[in-house]
Amino acid sequence: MKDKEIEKLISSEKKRQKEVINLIASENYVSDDVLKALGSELTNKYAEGYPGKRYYGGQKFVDKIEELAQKRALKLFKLSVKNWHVNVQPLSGSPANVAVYTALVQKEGKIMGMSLDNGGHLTHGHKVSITGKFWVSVPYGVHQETEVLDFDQVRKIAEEHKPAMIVAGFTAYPRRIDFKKFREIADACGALLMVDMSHFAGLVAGGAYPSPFEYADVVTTTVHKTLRGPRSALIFSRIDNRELYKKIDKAVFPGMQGGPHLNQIAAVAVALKEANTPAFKKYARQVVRNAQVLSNELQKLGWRIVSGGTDSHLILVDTWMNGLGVSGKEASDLLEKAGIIVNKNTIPGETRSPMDPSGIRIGTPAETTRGKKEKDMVKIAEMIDKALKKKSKKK
Ligand code: DSN
Repeated sequence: MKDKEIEKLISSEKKRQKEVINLIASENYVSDDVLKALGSELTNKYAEGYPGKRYYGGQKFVDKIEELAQKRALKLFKLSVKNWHVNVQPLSGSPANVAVYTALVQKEGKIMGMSLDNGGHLTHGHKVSITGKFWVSVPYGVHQETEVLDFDQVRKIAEEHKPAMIVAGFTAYPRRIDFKKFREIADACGALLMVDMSHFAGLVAGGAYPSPFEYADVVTTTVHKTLRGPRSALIFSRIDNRELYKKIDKAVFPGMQGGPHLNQIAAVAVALKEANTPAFKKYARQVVRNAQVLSNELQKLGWRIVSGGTDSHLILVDTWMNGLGVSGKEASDLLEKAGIIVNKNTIPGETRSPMDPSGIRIGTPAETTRGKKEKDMVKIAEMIDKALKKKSKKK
């Protein structure tokens, strides 16, 4: 690069990424082909609209790219073009979720999502997010004792509030979700069911986590987590006489966004093809196995794991343990000094502040991409324990 200042910073970040043990549950390492597509000339092109219906000229190649991304997205999740539509233009997960609500929930209508401190996402209705300001949030959570989804509570809240939309999905919940139960509850109260599978989309693609498509009206996902693609998002919607997909397309463009980022869409297409391979299936299963080994080993070393384990790519560790251990912030700082990158995280029933909560979130997608297996997880658990014990009162 001619710009040496930026070149040096990029190369330092590249080195940092190589040197650390990356346990951030929402990060991954993309292929060279994904990077090439992102850094291509496609970034020069404007293409407001959708394939075949654009506002500018010069679309003959980019139309094909967007169509290919759509085709590959449907194929990866075994969806027929007759029954499902996919919009590949959302710039990332938050705009994708906001576009869906804009399309399908009236202003001040009720959205029922998992609360942030129980594992949901900001855009599932949290008060600091636009989704908690334009719409009315009726949050649900996990059972206080088991720390797993409490469907009696979900049903009760849905019956009482009759939300326009129920959102199933998480950023910090380690267990499987029973999508069928969510469907039954949504039907009983007349709500639409949206599944935000951002965290576990790669696991669904690889057959390592239940698929939401049989039950959901709409499925959103980012592409850059377990799916191992560029930063981007997809919105899948069921095609039927409600024509949800038409409203969603309009909400994305011209409702919320301008020209789609075609370099990003090409990179999405590349990642979706990579995910539709036997090697990716193996990867997805290994991600879950690694998380389970890491969880078991940390438990053996005396750390409390929220809900007692994991069925996915992530683990929530209660590092605070009622004052015996270290806070989430201390844990994250101590681990970073030891070359392990995690994020501090609230845990269900949180008593501390979000900036210095009681736990950390750990995920295995990035290190599994780098070839780590069960035996490596045993070593990583020991490293985590050693780093945290430096300040903890826990024996
Ligand atoms: N930042 C993402 C995560 O870490 O889960 C969610 O937006």
